[in-house]
Amino acid sequence: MSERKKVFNFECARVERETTTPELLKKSRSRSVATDSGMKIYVDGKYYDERNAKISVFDHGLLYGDGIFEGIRAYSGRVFKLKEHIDRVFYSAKALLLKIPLGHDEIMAATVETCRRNKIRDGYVRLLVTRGVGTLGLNPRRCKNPSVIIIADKIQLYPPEFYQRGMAIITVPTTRNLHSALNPAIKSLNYLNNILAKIETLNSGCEEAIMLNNEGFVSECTGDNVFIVKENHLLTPPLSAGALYGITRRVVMEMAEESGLTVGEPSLTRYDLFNADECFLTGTGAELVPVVKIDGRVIGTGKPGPVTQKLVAQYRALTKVSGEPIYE
Ligand code: PXG
Repeated sequence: MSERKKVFNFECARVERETTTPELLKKSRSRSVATDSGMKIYVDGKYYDERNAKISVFDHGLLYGDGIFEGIRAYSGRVFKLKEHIDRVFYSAKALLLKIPLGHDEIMAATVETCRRNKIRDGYVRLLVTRGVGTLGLNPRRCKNPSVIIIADKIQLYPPEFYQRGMAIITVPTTRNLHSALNPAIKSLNYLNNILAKIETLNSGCEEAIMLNNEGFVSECTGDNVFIVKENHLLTPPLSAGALYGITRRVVMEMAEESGLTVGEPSLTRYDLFNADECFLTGTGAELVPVVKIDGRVIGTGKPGPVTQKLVAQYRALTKVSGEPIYE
């Protein structure tokens, strides 16, 4: 095995270099000065150029992280699992007593239309509902008009090596929010818990990391759900452990059941992860990413396993043929 491969497979440090290429830095700089990219951004029923798409400094989404968001993918001219994502928007909104100014069908239509206006075939959609403009006080009742923002952009994919060779990840010290305090099921604009964990992840030279809950059970990753394969079982932490009700998580569980695997949601510890046959992460952006090392322990054979590879192929096949059509 070459030195490069050895470092990539088993040390997080390789990943950090991969994510800070000059091209990515250039892209993030050009985005920060809001050049006119030709992008059309939906804000409360109207479409704006990137430089004119703005919200007030008094919006409680900015002042307090009071709002919700979704990350959605489009593949081959279709928005994948759109209904499920919009369902989750409404569940999060209900938990926050946030009144979305659009109905379920209207918000789905606005998402598809934003993709159409941006000529998206394969892309990433960020949908936000903010509490809206209020006063410099917490009181959400002072915010009369929640705002809906939809951005349809190109997708920044992880390097193919992640999928071919698998990732090395770690466990970070920051624990997942308590569901009695800020329920991780709410996909809110307050993502500081995840961001603190992400900083610890990046400081260790990794791209993703396991977060434990307050009791020390595995919860999820900073922006992905986690799965293990043990014998004929596919296991993932329960929502009560602090896992998000991931859309990709659900799809993978259904695909696995159809393939004859037993799917379970038991409490999992790091020990269970270390001794798994296979491990992988799921998320709308990441899709399914094999994990080959956790906290210095090689998982299974140290290569993406057969069950993971089969699920990756099944998931990719599904994304090609299903979803809400953008152009028909
Ligand atoms: N857990 C958390 C905490 C998430 O935010 C997932 C799991 C995966 O869920 P889906 O439904 O996508 O299968 C998510 C969603 C990012 C980023 O930049 C990631 C997510 C959302 C927003 C940004 O890494 N993942």
